[in-house]
Formats: sequence, structure tokens, C-alpha cells
Amino acid sequence: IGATVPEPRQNDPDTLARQIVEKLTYSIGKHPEQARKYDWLRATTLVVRDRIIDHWFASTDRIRASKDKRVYYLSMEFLIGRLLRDAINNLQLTQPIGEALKRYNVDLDMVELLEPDAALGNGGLGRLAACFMESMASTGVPGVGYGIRYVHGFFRQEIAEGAQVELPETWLVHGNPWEFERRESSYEIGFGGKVMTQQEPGKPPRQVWRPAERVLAVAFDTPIVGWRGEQVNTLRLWSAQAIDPILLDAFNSGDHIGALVESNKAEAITRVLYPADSHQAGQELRLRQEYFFSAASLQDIIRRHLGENDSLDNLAEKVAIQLNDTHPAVSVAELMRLLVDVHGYDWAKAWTITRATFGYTNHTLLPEALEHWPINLFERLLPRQMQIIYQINADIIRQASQDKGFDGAQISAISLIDEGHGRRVRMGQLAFVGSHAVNGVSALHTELMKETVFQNLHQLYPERIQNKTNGVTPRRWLMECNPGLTGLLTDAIGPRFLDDIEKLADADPLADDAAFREKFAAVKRANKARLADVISDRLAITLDPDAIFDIQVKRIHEYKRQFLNIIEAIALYNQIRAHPEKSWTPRVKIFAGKAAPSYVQAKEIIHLANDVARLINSDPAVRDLLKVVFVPNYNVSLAEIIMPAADLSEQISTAGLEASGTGNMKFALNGALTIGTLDGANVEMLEHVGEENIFIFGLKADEVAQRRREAHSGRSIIERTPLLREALDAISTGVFAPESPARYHTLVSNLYNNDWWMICADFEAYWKTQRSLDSLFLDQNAWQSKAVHNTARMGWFSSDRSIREYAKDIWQAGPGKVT
Ligand code: 26M
Repeated sequence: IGATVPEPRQNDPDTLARQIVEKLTYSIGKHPEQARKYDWLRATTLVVRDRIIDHWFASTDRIRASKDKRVYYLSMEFLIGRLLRDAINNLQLTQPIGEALKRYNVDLDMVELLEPDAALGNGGLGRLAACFMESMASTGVPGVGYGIRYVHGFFRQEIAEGAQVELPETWLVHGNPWEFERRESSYEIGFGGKVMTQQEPGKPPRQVWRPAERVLAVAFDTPIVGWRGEQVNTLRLWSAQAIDPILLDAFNSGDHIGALVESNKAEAITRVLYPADSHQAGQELRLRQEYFFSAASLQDIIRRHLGENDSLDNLAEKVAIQLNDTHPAVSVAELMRLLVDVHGYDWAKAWTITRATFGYTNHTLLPEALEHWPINLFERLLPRQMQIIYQINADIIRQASQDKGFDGAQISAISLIDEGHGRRVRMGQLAFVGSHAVNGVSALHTELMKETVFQNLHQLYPERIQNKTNGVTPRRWLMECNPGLTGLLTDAIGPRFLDDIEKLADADPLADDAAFREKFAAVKRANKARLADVISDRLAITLDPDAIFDIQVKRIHEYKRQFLNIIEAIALYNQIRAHPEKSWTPRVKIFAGKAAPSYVQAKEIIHLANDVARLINSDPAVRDLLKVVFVPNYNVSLAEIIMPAADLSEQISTAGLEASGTGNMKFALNGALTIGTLDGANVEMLEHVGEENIFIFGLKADEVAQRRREAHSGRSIIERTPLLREALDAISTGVFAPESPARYHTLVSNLYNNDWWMICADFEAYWKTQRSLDSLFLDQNAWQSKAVHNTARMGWFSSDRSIREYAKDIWQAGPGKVT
């Protein structure tokens, strides 16, 4: 059939208005006069979607015809947030759609706010995957994301009497206009059962896996629109269904409940996102999720490849698969199984193809977060993959001892099997040996990978580890979330930075231009006022937009040290009360973030932040000099309001613990100054913005490691630091929790005994740096000049740059490919 290309759609307000009303009428069945706000959202989305589909088809056809190498990004998480504004912005439709809706007295901003967030991720790792999807489309990398279509995304957080309460998230209840179910792309995924050896005469024996259970993986596709709509990529998420949805035999014989058991068990696989980002759950269902989406994605990749190529011999030339952390690492064993058992490759050839195809990105060095599965669970669920892992391990160990003379200790360090803790499969080692490139997400993190968790594997394969510093997409994290600043910059330096964000550097000299600084400050003030409105609506707390907005938003974790920030707030509170005559700089401390439901200390920190906020905000003695706010339910959409509204960005993790951070980049891009440790990407931010424009304090990574070896405790520091001691005394004697004064006893006594996170060790340096920021803020010329330098010099931290580096150095695909 000759492809019938639809007429290009007109993008003027008249056409758009007509089409929106058409959707209201014929797709939603509403007259404009009767339409509710959600109907306008749906109609607008459908009109935008039609335009995306035209570009989507064109991209897909172009990529298929070009036979270019494809990149597959495998991630358990895609923390996307809303899609409508992203699509409208990237298609350059903001102005005409706004005008079209205005004719019916409908406000585009209001409509956009009605869309539920797609919260299919926990935090940094999932949000990075979402930025990378947008950047692959924007930089012309033919990329497909593969993940899981969770029915329930990341939980909704409420605060009840100061404590976190988790509620289920239900983003799909009103349907999802962005997804297209592709029943024709369904695959059977096996679990359990046994492995048989098949012997055909004259052929080598073959292993055949006979799973005991089978589940269907059904594809749902979401288009991802790149900048200017030039390329539209696909995010393909898998949903689990029973192969035989109701067992008809059982149903017909009257066992109506029994008939549903199987479909419930199957569908459970994609029911809910695990809300832990720092502790391995170790649950069977989690391993099922990991294998389910890995196996479905590989079958899909292979089917597409064989549709366009004669064999899998050239798989690695046409396909790059990136493993987003170890969550899809079982893919290494699964691809080996498909190549050897199903497609008949010999082991060595299959291993060459596998390693050349995969790349692995590590996102954490925290030992408690590294995935390792008990052997008996792994064997029961994935018996053939377990055999393959043993065989890979034997090969690697032989090579290490024969070629490199590794001793026993070195061998047990690189082994895929941890013999120490009741025999476990180490997924990090599996991902490492199965990939041709392994990367960290900031320069410091990459160096620490070489020195710690992967020290011995790095010795064995010294070329394999490389750095790819994270980035954030400037479309969502500047243009869309901060139209005021985008407009100001466009007026001042022209629109070039919209296509090449490093051109933001053209604004750098404007830091010395008083008129520009004033406009820059006015944009910031308006963004602060907008956040103050949101906080006033949700929490009935009034904030002064002229105070310093000092913000820490991220997952709650001990290593991120929200506790240090709270202690500083208490110390400041005490000082303001003790010295009311001094000229204090008004400050608002804003916190937001979720704790893993099982992470007791993290939940205590949330509780403490809320308790401290309650007391300080109701104390007339501090007047408006200090306010503390915990904003519930931090998510991508809230981040879009918060990032542009910060004067000061808190990036204060214990050095050596934060792999990169990406919130740090979003804040600085929007003109916040950073107070932070030399950790993760802060180190590179310092190099880019210049040391006079960032506020670094505290121990460095090697100093932290040194203190930990010395079993450093907080006691002596606390005893000689009155500011710290008084703050901790107040916490532990129940000043902030009179109804239950012992609530924070353990939290504080831990600091005395073992200051593992260096809160005491870093307190004084942190306090002094904060006070120097107080003074700086009084000199608005100086502050705003630094703020302008931050925005102007942050272009490098675009995920477009990250993606170009991956494309060139790891994938050999897309615009960076070597020709
Ligand atoms: C593992 C096992 C079972 C259940 C959940 C997990 C799990 C899920 C998410 C573990 C870790 C997860 O995320 C880790 C993460 O978000 N890491 C962050 O990645 C960012 C992007 O590279 C970095 O910027 C952050 O520094 C890093 O903490």
C-alpha cells in the first residue's frame, strides 16, 4: 500500500480551536458549554497527540529506512511527571493553543495542572531516565525506553500529626491518553520449572528450559517528543497479563474464585512500584519484575532485529542496550540463553555478542543498596539463567587466575557469587562482566567505583569503567518550569540557547549589568511568590518572598543529611531568640521528600522536620525571621514549581555518598546558589560556575573514609560546640515533641556514639557557611551577580551533553556515532 501521508496540520489558533471543539464533540461527547475542565484537558491532549503521531510515524519510518543503530534504555523506572506541557513546548504550540483555549475562557496553565503525574520511579535514577528519553529524542538518537507499566506508581505522601502516611497512587484511573496498547507485541515470559538436556544425533547437546509458569507481557507505547518535534521516540512499558485470563475449565465447573487466582498472580507483577531506593527489598516479586521486563524487552529487540537483518551475528552493530543500574542485569544471562539455547550460538560467540551489546550504568556505592539475590530463590525462579551465571563466573574466574594471577581474595571479590552471606548472586558483578562499558554518573563517583566496589574488576578490565556525568533536560527544567527566566534570557541574548543550551554562556557578562540583574531578581521574586501561594493554599503558612528561600528537596536519607539542615535551623532559632537585637537575614527553610516506608530513621527525620516547623512557625519571638516548611508529596510537578523559586540549594550529602545528584543542577540552572559538599556532581559544578559562585564546606570523601576507619564519634565535638549541643539537647529533651518527649532519643544518641554520616563533624563548617550566605544576601548586587553566573554557566549540565557522550563513547550510535 502506498503510504498516505496526512496533510500537515495547521497550527494557528483558529484551526486549533476548531479541532479542540471537534474532539470535545466527537471523542468526548460534550458540547463546549457543558464541558468540564477535565474535558478540556482531554480534548487538548487529543489535539496535541494527533500532531505528535504525524511526527512519530515520520521518525519511525526514517529510522527503519536508515538502518541506523538503535539504542535501548532498560530501566525499572521512568519518573516522567506530566507530558502535556512537554509536548506543547517541544512542538512550539504554547502560544497558539493558549490563544485557542482562551476563546472559550479556558486557561492553558490551569488545564495542564489537571494532568496526573506519571510517577513510575523513586527519585534520581528514574528522573534521569526520563530526562534521557527526552534528550535522546531532542539530539536525534534513535532510542527506545523499556520499562514497566506499574498500575500504582510511587506512593502519595500525606503528613498526619507530623508523620508520613503512604497512600496508593492511581494515575491510570481516568485512562491514559498518551499510551497505545500494542496487543500484537506480546510475549510469553516463563518462570520456574526445570532445565532439560536435549540430545539430537550429530549435534552438541542443547539445554532447554521448561518453565512451570507463563505470563504474558503486553506492550504499551508512549511517544516521546524531542525539541521542535523533529524526532519522536518511543517509551515501551510492559504490562503483565495471564495467558488464559480466566481458567475456563475452573470457571465452568463453578470455581469462580479459583479461576481468577492465576490472573491475579500474573497481574501482580506489574501492579506496584517498589518504593525503596536505598535498601534492597529481596522480595521474590521484585525479582519477577526484573526478569519480566528484561525478558520481554530482549524478545522484542530480537524480533525487531530479525525483521530487518538475516541473523543475530550483527546484533551488536545494530543494537546498544543500556542497563540503568543492576535492576535489568538479569538481561545478561537472558540474552546468553536466547543466543545459545534458542538461536544455537556457541558459548564464546554468544558471549562476544552479549558483551558488545550491553553497557551498564552504576548509580550507587551504598553497600546496602547493591542487589544480590539468594541463590535458592534465583534457582527456583530462573533455573537456566542460574546455570548460565555459574558458567560465566567459571570463565571469568579462570581468566582472572590464569591471565592475571588473581589470588583467592581477589577471586572472591570479583566472583558473581557472594559466598559470605548465605550464597547470593551479585547483580553488579554480573552487569559489569556482561558489558563492554561500565559508567559512573559523576567524575568523583566514577573514581570511587574504581577504588571501592569494583576495585578488583577494574584491575581485571582496566579499560572498562568510564565516566558519564549526569545532566537534566533544559526543556522541562528551564523553558517549561521557568517561562519568566526563559523570556528574559531570550530578550537579552537571543533565542540561540533554546537549541544549544551551552549558549547560555552568552549571558555570563550580564552578571555585571545592573539593569539585567534587577530583571533577573524580579523573575526570581515572582517565582518565589508563586511557590509561596502554593504553600499558603496547601499548608496555610504565609511566607515572605523577600526572605532567603533555602530549599532541600530530594528523597529522605541519612546520607543526604536533611538532619544536619534541621539541626542548623534549630541552632539559628536559638540564636535569634537569644540575640533578638542582631540584624538577622530573614530565611525560609523548605523541605520536601519521601521516605521509603520501611526506613525508620528517614521517617523520624520527616517527623522531626514537621515538629520543628510547627514550633518555630508559631513562636512570635522569631517574628518573620525564620520559617520552616515541609511540603508534602514531593513529585515532579511540585519540583517544577520549587526549582525556579530557590535562592539557595542544599546539596549537603556526606562526601563520597551521593553518586551525582541532579536536583543540584536544576536549582543552579534556575539561578539558585548552592551550599554543598564536595560530593557527586557538585565537584564539577564548582569547576563550571567557579569557586566564588558556589558555597562548599565540610569533609572531603577521603577524609570521611579516614574518619570512618577511626570509628569517629560525635561526643567530643558536641561537647565543645555549644550551638550544636543546645540544638541536640532541645531535640532529645522533647522541646519539639512535648506530647512524646522521648521520640527523638535514639536519633540524637546515635550521633554521640557513632557520627557515621559526619553530621557533627561537618556542623560547624556548615553553620559558618550559612552565616556568610546571610551576609551575602544583604548585598543583593553581589548575590544576584553570582546567581546570573550560575545560570549562565550551567549549560554543560544538560542531559543533551550526557546523551551525546553516551552515544559517542558507549553506543556508537546517533549523532555522535563514529563513521
Ligand atoms: C533496588 C532494589 C529493590 C527495590 C528498589 C531498588 C532501587 C530503586 C531505585 C534502588 C535504587 C534506586 O535508585 C537509586 C537512585 O536514584 N540513585 C540516584 O541516581 C541518580 C541518577 O544517577 C543520582 O543523581 C543520585 O546521586 C543517586 O542517588
